[in-house]
Amino acid sequence: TADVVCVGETMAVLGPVDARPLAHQRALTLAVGGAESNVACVLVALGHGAAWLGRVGDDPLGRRVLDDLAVRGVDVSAVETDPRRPTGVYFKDPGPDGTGTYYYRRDSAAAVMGPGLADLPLLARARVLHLSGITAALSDSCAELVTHLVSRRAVPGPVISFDVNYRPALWRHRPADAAPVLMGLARDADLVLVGRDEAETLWGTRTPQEVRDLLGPGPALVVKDAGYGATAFGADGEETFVPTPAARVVERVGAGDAFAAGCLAALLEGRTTADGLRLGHLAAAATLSTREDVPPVLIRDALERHLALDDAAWA
Ligand code: KDG
Repeated sequence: TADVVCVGETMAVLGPVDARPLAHQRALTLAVGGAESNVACVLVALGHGAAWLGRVGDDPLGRRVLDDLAVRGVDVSAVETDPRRPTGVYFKDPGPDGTGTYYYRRDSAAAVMGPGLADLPLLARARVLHLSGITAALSDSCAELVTHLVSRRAVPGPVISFDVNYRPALWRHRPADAAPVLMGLARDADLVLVGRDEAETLWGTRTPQEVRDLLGPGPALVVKDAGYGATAFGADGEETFVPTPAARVVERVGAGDAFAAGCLAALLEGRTTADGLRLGHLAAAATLSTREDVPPVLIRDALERHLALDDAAWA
């Protein structure tokens, strides 16, 4: 059974083979990516059972999504296939400020996800339900689904993990539209992950403490500051900071998802908050070192040796 169920849209990814811009590429790689299913893949790589729940088209790209996730060990048994709508696609465009994303997903099979999905038994049996703000931006029915899962959930139920994942293009570059929606969902979640810069764009908060103050007590919170470090606040307000270890950065897409998976793995294993942040950093570092959205392999023994370092050797 799946300890963690991740709900969201997964797309076919057309990615460049090197750092040149998309407009100059001659051939592209075909892969599979979606913030929530990336989390599921990394959780499985870390030794946990994870399922992805979403919708794909009845087309070759939908079959590719299901095949790739299944090969990685993710449970895709509850995914719906839509005979009338296509699988979403996104392109990656390398640039001097990082990789941009171009979406072709407006009328995708996933865009018609709705609150009906919330009734699947798979969800009630999970220990953790992982969601992101991306789904809230896909369509009205997708937004209803997330609201249903986060704000109108049955208690007791799975722990709700919510990665804010503000994607400007999906909100037509209007952070003021996204800000209240994403804050509302975050306040109703149990664990919130957000980038420091992302929070600043949305809510004007400059420090992790300011994010915490705005969010209020209740959910545990992790504020990630890319090359600097991550700060966690427990539901009781206790603060833990873990600096980012030195890492080679090839491409950033998927690093936040790997970080979330590391934190969730530590949560499932009953480990300390500091270990959760460390595992998040290590999984993120593995993703940063590749052009793939999900790291190719994670060797748990090597990660454990790294986790056990003392603070001075860590970063
Ligand atoms: O976190 C990485 C995601 O942004 C990427 O996989 C594409 O799911 C995606 C999205 O909607 O941006």
